[in-house]
Amino acid sequence: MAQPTTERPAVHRVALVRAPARSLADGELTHLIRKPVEYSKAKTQWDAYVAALEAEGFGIRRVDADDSHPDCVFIEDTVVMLGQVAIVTSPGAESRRGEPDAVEATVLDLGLETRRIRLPGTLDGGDVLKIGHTIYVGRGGRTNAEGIHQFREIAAELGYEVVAVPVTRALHLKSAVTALPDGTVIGHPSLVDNPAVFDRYLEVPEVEGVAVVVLSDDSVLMSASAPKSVALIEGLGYRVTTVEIGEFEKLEGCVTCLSVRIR
Ligand code: CIR
Repeated sequence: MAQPTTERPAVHRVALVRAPARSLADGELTHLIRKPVEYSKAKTQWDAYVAALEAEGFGIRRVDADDSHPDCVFIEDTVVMLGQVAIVTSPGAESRRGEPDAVEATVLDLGLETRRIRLPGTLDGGDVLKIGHTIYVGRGGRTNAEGIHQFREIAAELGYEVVAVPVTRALHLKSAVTALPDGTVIGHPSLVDNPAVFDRYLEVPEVEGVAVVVLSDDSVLMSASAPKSVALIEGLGYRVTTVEIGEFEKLEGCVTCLSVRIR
């Protein structure tokens, strides 16, 4: 007779997304000057972003919007996936501290193991850049030393090495750099504190071009606001899908922060 098993079924190629709040225009701003944000335009852009992930074969798991949290659409900041383990974060901005609960409920519902970063530790998922088994974590305005300490302990248990790097010129580490599927870090010179901390580094010509969502070994998703950077990445042999995310860029968001991919 088969033995009962406690193993959880693996979750693969699922993207967690959270619809924009009607209060989106009131989201936090740190480096940019506030510009009017139109909810209906943002919702149309968000729908197209989700459709682009779906077209690439991601199953979509939606978390309901929460109008009391204007920044809730930026779901990346609330949970970090390390394999099949979901690390629920402790957001650095006070206005965002209530966002992770609903996201935690969703990952639990998916059957994933969860861990949690706790205050006084703060850590935003936008500060976490995973390249193979190395995880760069940005120490900046949103992620503090205690948050990195807690994250490092969890990551070490799961077999990852954490490399902490200062972030002083951008909201999050991943507002300054992300990585191509081959592990090359891409960034814009105006945003990166010290490119020498990365093994392989390439400059892109536009600030909106630093963010790529890895879709597969040879394809990425990028913002339509960065045509020169798109051309550069295409020239490296990647297939690039572009999406219009201008309403979110006005709030310091980018393509990575609108979803969390479980691979
Ligand atoms: C914030 O300041 O928290 C939001 N307005 C933007 C968050 C963007 N998140 C990200 O890049 N990971």
